[in-house]
Amino acid sequence: MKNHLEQLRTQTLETIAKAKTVQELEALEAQLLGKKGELTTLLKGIKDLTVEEKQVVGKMTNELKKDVEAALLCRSEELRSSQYDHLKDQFFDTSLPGTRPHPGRLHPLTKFIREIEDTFMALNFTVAEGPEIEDDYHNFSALNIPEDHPARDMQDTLWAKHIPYLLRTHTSPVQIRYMESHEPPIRIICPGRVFRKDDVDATHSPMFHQFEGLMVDKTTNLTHLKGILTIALRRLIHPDLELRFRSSFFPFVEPGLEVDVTCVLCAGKGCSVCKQSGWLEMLGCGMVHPNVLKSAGLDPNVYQGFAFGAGIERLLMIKHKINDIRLFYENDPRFLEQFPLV
Ligand code: FA5
Repeated sequence: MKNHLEQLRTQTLETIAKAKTVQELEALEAQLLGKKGELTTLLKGIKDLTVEEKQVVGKMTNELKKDVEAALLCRSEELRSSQYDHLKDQFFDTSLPGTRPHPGRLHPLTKFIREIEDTFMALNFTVAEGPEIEDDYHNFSALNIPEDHPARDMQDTLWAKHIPYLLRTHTSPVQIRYMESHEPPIRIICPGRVFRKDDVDATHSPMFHQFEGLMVDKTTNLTHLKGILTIALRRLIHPDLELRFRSSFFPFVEPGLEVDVTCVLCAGKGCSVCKQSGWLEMLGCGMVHPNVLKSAGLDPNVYQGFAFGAGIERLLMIKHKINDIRLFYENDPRFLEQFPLV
């Protein structure tokens, strides 16, 4: 027994000294001192020895345990302190600033659409949606733009090749779809993507976003339109914004109007962007044409309402003094990171 213990000591201490990694050492520790470890079993067996054996072997086994524990600790410290030895010759500048993380964020257009929705929901409007692939009827005919009507040329259309569908040129068809399936009172806004065969330049894109507004009831009138647009645009763009309503023509409204706002770049004093006028054109609007109400199944002798449609990119360009619409689609982090995270 004494010989066995002597042999075990030599062998164990040698193996511990040769361990090359902390993990290897931990495995060794478990093998020797774990629940079913070699040394643990020996220690457990001491109780079965005679009194004389206990005095000699018991003492030797306990000493062996202490020595093994000390050797494990010593080797573990050696290994831990030498694990970064290979970095000793390398220069590490602890004063260098760290790499800044680039967290994901919402696109400024997505965020602005949410702001538009919140603003109008606070005015008791709900949000409606319609399909981006439309038929001729909802995009044109039901909006009082019959075939061969010159007003169709106002919006250059992208048609599907072999089927009678098109990519909607504006969000106005959502007006028709909503009135077809809902009874007044109606108060909706409809943000979404629209498509036109327009050439790309600083203020035009073939794909852009609009939001439509529609309010229909028995007494809805232009004063409501003026009040709601003034409150909403001041909240969305600038609290001091002035609005100017100007006569215009859209086949689906009568009377038709365009809204200009004070140029934010020169505060209305006149600059190259507003062509020295102090005003910027913002959106189209008017009272829903009786023919449009009829197309959607509403009696124009009972109901009346207003509608408006605005370009979302253009509003955001005015709000943040952005001089090129293409910046919204290039996904350049230098542009996107100028907008707040939330
Ligand atoms: C319309 O699309 C009408 N449906 C708006 C309307 C609705 C009038 C309801 C009356 C009642 P217009 O074609 O002017 O109108 O477009 C509306 C806005 O979309 C413009 O004022 C402009 O801000 C924006 N817009 C038009 N074309 C482009 C384009 N290619 N790129 C970016 N924005 C555009």
